[in-house]
Amino acid sequence: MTTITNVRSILTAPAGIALVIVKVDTDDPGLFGVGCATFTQRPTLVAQAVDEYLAPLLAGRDPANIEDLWHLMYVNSYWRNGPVLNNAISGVDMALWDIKGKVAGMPVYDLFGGKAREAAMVYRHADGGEPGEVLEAVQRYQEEGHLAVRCQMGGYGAGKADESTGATASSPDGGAFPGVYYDPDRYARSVVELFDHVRAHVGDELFLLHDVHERLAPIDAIRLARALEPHRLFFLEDPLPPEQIEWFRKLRSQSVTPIAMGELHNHPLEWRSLITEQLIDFIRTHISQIGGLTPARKLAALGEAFGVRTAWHGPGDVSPVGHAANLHLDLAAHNFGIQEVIGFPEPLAEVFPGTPELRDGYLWANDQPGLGIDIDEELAAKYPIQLAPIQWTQARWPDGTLWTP
Ligand code: GCO
Ligand code: MG
Repeated sequence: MTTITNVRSILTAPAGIALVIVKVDTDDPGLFGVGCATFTQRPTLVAQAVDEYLAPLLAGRDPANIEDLWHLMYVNSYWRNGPVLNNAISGVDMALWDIKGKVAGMPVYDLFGGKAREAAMVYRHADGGEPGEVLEAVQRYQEEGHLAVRCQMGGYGAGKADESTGATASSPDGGAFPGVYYDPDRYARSVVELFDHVRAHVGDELFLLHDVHERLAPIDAIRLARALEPHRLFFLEDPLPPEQIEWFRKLRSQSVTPIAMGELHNHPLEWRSLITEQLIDFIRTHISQIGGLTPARKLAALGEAFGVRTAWHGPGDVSPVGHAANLHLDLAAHNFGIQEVIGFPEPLAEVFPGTPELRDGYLWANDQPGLGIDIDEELAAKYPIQLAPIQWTQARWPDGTLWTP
């Protein structure tokens, strides 16, 4: 029997974003796996959970028994379902799937049943301070052959001194609480103007998306979903925070704009009723936030039964290892919808040999056994992570009220 000899975390920030990778070694020479455990806002806590708690728990066990080991890690802390522990579990879980693929001589998508498509359609991010600027970015992606683009003005309605969204970098009068201020009312109106402009110029073929990033009061999110109906969005993302789950019923009864939700989910009960009551169209959990590929496969299957498609979270704070994991599931799941991707600028792809390839509006896997990706640890060490209080999550409304960022 092959056994696990070591489990350890690796912290690196090749693109300036802290990433957490987990490596699982075995006593079979050359057989190891890698997984993504990135919780970029609290990376060292995840590393500690991996190195001090999961490593001793798993040493000497058989890496083949993924289902059992997943549940062992899940219940071993007794209290469970938080972002730190879920990410730690994910790092190990993805590495175990990587190992299983290598042992079988198959890519992970083959372990999941084989390809349902050759590559995964992606969407890219077009950002700008005003509609013209966003449109230019959209058109650049269109020229590159992309089929879907997310349009945002001033980030998520803040983060940038920007007339149209009412966002300023600090308190408006210098006397209020420090934070990143934005005006939800101006933001909501500006989104409608943005899509009026972009849709008029790009025609009907391009898929357009938008992320509300839980920045509105629930009823204002419903109004926005209705106002955007003429622009036939591919989806409107995170119109409501997970804490307001019951509002999805009201949203659904009022609007036919397709809804995507899930990147903030940690606990299975956060998505269950959204799917079984068909209140959303796309489930887009951050796979490492829910504990890795093992729960994500089951979530995809649950979605399929209820007509909900997948759109796994794929920002810059998912490592290339996490993107590879997303992609293997994208390729195998019948109910795949779309994949978010930021791109892999150097030195990211160098630090992670085997990083999926972005081409013609699709993401392509390299068909190697396992996840098909590795980490160059020597190179990774050249990009240490930096810890500092996070500013962008200190979002405030004009009267100073702190809101979900
Ligand atoms: C998205 C997201 C992200 C998050 C980020 C938080 O891509 O849809 O909302 O950009 O803000 O992952 O760290
Ligand atoms: Mg989002």
